[in-house]
Amino acid sequence: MKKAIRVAITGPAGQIGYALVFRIASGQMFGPDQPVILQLLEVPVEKVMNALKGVAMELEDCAFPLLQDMVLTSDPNVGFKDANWSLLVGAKPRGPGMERADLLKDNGKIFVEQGQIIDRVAADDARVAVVGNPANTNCMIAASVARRLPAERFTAMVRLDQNRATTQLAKKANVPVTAVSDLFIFGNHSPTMFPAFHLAKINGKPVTQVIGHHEWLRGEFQETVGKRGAAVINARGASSAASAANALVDHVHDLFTPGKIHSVAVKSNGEYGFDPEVWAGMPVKTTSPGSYEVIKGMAMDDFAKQKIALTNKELVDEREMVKGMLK
Ligand code: NAX
Repeated sequence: MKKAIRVAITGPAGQIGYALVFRIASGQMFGPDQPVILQLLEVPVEKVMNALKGVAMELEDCAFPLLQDMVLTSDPNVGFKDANWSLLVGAKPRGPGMERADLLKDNGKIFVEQGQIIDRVAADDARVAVVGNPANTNCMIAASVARRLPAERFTAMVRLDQNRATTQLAKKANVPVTAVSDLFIFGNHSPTMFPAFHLAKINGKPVTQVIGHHEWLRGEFQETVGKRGAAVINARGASSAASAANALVDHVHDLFTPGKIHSVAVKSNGEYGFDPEVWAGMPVKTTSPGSYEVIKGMAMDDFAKQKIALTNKELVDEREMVKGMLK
């Protein structure tokens, strides 16, 4: 039997956490023959820790063959100890009408502390995936305080946006989602993100040939994908949870699977006009489990360049707002 992977998860008693932990324990993230140990880290609040006990009871009640052990804790030094993967989901979610700037300040502090502790106590091969919003900037903050772990180990999730965009294109073209390929998200996980439709294909043909309605691709499609999170909040009265957990399963699964090409927010080295040192969504190819290379040189037309400039500006502005936290 393979050695178990230690997966630290923050916010496991929250709504994404509840949709996530069962899928990891069932083998959907790391594969059907890969045992896991879940290290569940919550806030030191009695009600929350009780809720976490309930989640752990349900995990036990699933009798998952791959779930080798569980650690329940409110101490990050315990939660991240020897973790191979740290999934940073726990953060304050944005409520209706809340500004991104307020979120940045509140959540940035969490990522300074967690970045430092992961750097100190996690496994040598540690990988970190950030979901808690603003995910790109939180990821940059955590990476910036790390001294042992290189910045490339820290990624943020834009996969939910890729998945959302895929379905919107499939619906418009009246094809199954499996017909859509090469669709990547550039930039921030926010309404400024750019789902690069001009690179995407439907049944191998350029999307712009299959969907003749180019105004839709540049307008309504961009809007729908960019504001999908808000639309879900309006409809459900709560932010995306099951779809976010599903996207994280995809994000880590594809980073763990050599050869996969997918959208991940990673440290920019100036590719596609992004400022160096911001964490921007880009297409990557997984080279070995947990490692990847950014795919460079994809063609960008004027519309794409303009969209990338906008989302880059937002990332740079966010970095400016938290610069006091960066080390
Ligand atoms: P919930 O409020 O339901 O759950 C968050 C959980 O995190 C709570 O149980 C809380 O106690 C815990 N938590 C807070 N601070 C913590 C800390 N320092 N250490 C450990 N646990 C901590 O929120 P949920 O809906 O699960 O969303 C979690 C985060 O995901 C939010 O920041 C949200 O904005 C973000 N999202 C990111 C998405 C993305 O694509 N990157 C999409 C979905 C989601 O909106």
